[in-house]
Amino acid sequence: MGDFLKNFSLEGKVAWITGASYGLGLAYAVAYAESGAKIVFNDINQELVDKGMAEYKKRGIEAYGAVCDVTKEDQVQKFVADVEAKVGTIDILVNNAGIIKRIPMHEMSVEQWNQVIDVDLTGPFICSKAGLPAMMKKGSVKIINACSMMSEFGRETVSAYAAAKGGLKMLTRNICSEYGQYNIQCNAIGPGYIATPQTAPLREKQADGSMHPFDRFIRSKTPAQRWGKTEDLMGLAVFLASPASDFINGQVVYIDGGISAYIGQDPGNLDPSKFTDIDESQAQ
Ligand code: NAP
Ligand code: GCO
Repeated sequence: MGDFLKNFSLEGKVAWITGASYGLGLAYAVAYAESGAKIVFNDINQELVDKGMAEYKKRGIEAYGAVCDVTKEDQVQKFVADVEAKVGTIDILVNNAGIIKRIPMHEMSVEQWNQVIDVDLTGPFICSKAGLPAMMKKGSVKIINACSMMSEFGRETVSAYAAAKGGLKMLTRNICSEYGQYNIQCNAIGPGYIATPQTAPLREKQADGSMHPFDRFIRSKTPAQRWGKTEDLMGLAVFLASPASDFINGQVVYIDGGISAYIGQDPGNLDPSKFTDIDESQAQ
């Protein structure tokens, strides 16, 4: 194989993925480890960190994991100091940790609103800020944010999440603008609808065993008529973390099976016998 593919290698890089005990964060970390990176991750409690460590060990990955709530600056600053002392300065930061609350806006409390904004928008600010001093000295650093279809579109019940993910798109552009001079690239992954615990409620079978209406809806909006798998996002995550993407900065790269390009079809026209996906055990 020619030298060109070395541009996609993460050999020797220190990759910090926030909230990476399961879901998309775990998938990104596995892809990074298999591309040569050292994995560092945090989650909100020891049980989840232990769960994540077990998942990495199962895959032969030696990871550094610790409890750290991305909304608490003191915890994040300590986490980064510990990582820099024990593992090395951070080359790749994926601001993956996120929550969603599906509540009609007129029924949402300010506390619920703030909880989502704190994790999904302020968390990436806090984590990026904590890493930047060493990143500015080091250069050749990647910051990758977890944007979303809701960085571009709204829908009922996700006002706080959409506001956070829209803000995260602009934070991505602003980190690009302010720190590109230090050879730091900040981009975002914009997944479509992916089968993870976060979206499991949208696929739950109805009491009569029929498909969740939202499941049918999303398939009618996706040309491939399927939900994404976490594996679908691994290649893009590696690309945006690698030297191959050094001249891409401030971009949200949507990986959505075509949802954002397709007006959709009548959900009633779908033939479930043709669906090629979703065994809920895969939605880890
Ligand atoms: P997920 O299954 O809910 O996992 C999110 C992870 O973040 C969990 O480990 C969670 O731990 C952790 N976390 C939550 N709050 C935290 C905090 N304050 N500090 C540290 N960790 C925290 O989500 P996912 O589906 O893998 O999605 C990952 C990211 O991609 C999220 O930002 C999400 O918004 C975004 N995204 C997802 C989709 C999708 O379709 N799945 C599409 C577009 C974008 P807990 O278990 O304690 O909550
Ligand atoms: C929802 C979903 C979405 C996905 C993702 C889509 O309730 O609409 O949770 O928000 O999580 O963000 O890109």
